Amino acid sequence: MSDKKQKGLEWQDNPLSDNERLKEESNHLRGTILDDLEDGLTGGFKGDNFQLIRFHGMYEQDDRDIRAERQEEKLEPRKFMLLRCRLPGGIIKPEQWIEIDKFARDNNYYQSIRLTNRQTFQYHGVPKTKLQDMHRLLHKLGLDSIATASDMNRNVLCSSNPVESELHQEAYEWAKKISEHLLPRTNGYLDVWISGKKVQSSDSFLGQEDEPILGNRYLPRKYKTAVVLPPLNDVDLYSNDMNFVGIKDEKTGKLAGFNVLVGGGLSFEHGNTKTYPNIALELGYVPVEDTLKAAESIVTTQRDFGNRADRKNARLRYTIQNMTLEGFREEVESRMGRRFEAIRPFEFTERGDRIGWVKGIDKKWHLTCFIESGRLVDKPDLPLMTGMLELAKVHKGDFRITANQNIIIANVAEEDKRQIEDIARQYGLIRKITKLRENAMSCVSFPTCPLAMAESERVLPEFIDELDKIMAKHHVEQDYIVTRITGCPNGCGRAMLAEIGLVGKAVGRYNLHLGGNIAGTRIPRLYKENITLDEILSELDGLIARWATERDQGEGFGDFVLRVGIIKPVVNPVVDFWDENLIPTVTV
Ligand code: SRM
Ligand code: SF4
Repeated sequence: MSDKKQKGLEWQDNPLSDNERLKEESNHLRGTILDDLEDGLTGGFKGDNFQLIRFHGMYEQDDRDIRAERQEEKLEPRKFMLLRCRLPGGIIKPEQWIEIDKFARDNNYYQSIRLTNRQTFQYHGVPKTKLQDMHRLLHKLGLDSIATASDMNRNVLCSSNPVESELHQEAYEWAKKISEHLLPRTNGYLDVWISGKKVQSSDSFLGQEDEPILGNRYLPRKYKTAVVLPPLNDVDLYSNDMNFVGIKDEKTGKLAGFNVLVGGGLSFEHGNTKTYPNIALELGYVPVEDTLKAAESIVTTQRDFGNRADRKNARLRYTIQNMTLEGFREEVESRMGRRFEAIRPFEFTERGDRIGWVKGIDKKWHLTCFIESGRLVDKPDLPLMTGMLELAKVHKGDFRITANQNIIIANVAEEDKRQIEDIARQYGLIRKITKLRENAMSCVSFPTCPLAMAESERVLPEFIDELDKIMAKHHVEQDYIVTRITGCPNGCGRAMLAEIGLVGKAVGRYNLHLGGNIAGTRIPRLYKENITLDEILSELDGLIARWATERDQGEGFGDFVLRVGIIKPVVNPVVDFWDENLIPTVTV
């Protein structure tokens, strides 16, 4: 076996992807973005800058609903930017929220704020002319959008509900520390967006901007991290590249250390059998004082071994596949200067959020408000965005955006509970919904996402209405099935960890996957391909009827469809996700 193959570096025989050139030539991510900001002839960015703004947490998009119309009129697509804030653990203060809300009302084409499933918020539809104002506002509020997109460590997730664990504050501090430790060191963000200063690569101080952890070409691909406290897997930890599962020291009641799991990721490409979703695998345990060293060693291993030739095979799970888990562990240990200890026992019993009020061990109250697909917008019958603003005006604690696109009004004193409850009810932030809806998720998709193949957020409410009817018809409306829609196989809606997962194939058509589980530890398998939502509902009607009558005590839908043989489990996605012999029916 060649040395390269043994080390998992065979990809080096191929030319590097163009993104590698772009990063290297970017003058530490500055590019010529400032020149493009002055160019009034287009609403967008040119050349490399189109990609470079992503390192600063923005994407260029256009309104896809009117794309064809504008093309007919020979107009440039209606271009604007998506911004994604960096908010480790999703915590934001009410006074910050008031300003965030004001900017959205004044400047966003869509007049909305979108909570994401990585615990932050997005603005959609910000014109190029307002970008510096937007970043200066974030800066004033002590916020930024550095590294929330592209080839860096993204917003770090952390269990959001401080209810039952005194460890929550510690876990949150670690999420923040990991996020900061893995940030790029370049001043590019500040120069471009805050001071507006043009800096040339010949300027001598740029030499000090070397990136000791990320490297001057940054990471081969996006990278995702989560910190989680059992027993509630509210961050869907198995989907992240790197995960820290907090373990308590029973004597001190403090965090003793973390089990580290690596290589989760949910995207694949239709028909590309070299791509697959996978759950994170156990690497080992480290005491709390070695957390940053472990994080850094894993990241630098991915930096040096990750595939820089083929971006479809560049995420950490493919690096681990190439190096083998043992080989990867050895490399990380040699960088860390210590061995991982054996994984400490841990168990997750639940996923998702607990909607409604809960009292924490600190005697403070926390209200989790359900926000369908995380979309805060004012509709005549459901003015959620204004409701959040009204809460921000009076709330004395903080807000926590969850990894399930909901928001927690956290740390409410007993005497303030009534007022918060009244406002939340008045604006629909507390309302009656089924368990099924509470546990459903969708990605954004149309009209803003350029990669969307089928609708997601815009069809979820009605799809769940219909599924609710089916659940009621079979008398299982008190139960739920984790149901998720994602507009394309990139998998942002995390359908690859759902019991019922819909993956967009074309406008109005989806692949139906079944057989994930409630705990979120199993990838669902393709059941029917390229079918409509009506066809999916009709399939589910029959399957839910069987589940309602034939299930074992407490058996989830995903477990049931496997047990009775409706679908075969995905056991090791690397080898069996695409196995045609295991896919029951292919409908085209
Ligand atoms: Fe995502 C790209 C939205 C979570 C996998 N994702 C995109 C873009 C930026 C489209 C693009 O590249 O132009 C989408 C913008 C749509 C829009 O208009 O807002 C987009 N992703 C989202 C969000 C907003 C979905 C949501 O409904 O909440 C989530 C933002 C999270 C955040 O705050 O950072 C979001 N994306 C995810 C997740 C779920 C997660 O991280 O828990 C995944 C699957 C997990 C994973 O990473 O494997 C995910 N998004 C992708 C991918 C596929 C990556 C890959 O490895 O191939 C892309 C495309 C890409 O990177 O090339 C993508
Ligand atoms: Fe866009 Fe696809 Fe992600 Fe949905 S899953 S937001 S359609 S990239």
